[in-house]
Amino acid sequence: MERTLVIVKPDGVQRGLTGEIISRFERRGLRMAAMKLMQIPLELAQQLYAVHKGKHFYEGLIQYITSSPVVVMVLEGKDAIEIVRRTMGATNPAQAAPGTIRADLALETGRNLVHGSDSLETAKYEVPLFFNDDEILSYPRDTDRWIFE
Ligand code: DAT
Ligand code: MG
Repeated sequence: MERTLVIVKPDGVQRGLTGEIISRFERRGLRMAAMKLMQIPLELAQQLYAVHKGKHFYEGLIQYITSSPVVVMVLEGKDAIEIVRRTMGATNPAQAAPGTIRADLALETGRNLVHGSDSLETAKYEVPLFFNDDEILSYPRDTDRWIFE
């Protein structure tokens, strides 16, 4: 089982798309392991996006992600990282495949609704930025045997 960090970004919460976005992951079968509503403080945003420091879009990105509350969650499942990334779609919604969250619900890279860890290494860095171990729940669902082979 992999764990990955997912964030419904400020535009998702403001636009009332939180439920829609969570629902897409939930219906795929991913298991929710942690979830909260929060406004990301500046320092945490800088840690989350440390890899992008110095890029032309960095300042705007930090401004955007800290501008309004987000819903942060940990999702769990086999290949959860790749499944979340493919469910989100490409970074630029204009290039995202139809059927993905970003293609169906967004138009611009700077308002692309959702974040998901991009690798196992990234997930291991990002999850503890937002959740303590005791906030992440591992539990069997009765449906697991109908979702996981
Ligand atoms: P992703 O969110 O798909 O993992 P990323 O990690 O490369 O993409 O970039 C993080 C966020 O930064 C992305 O969701 C939106 C913003 N961003 C990335 N590239 C950008 C660009 N060329 N112009 C404007 N914003 C950009
Ligand atoms: Mg990324």
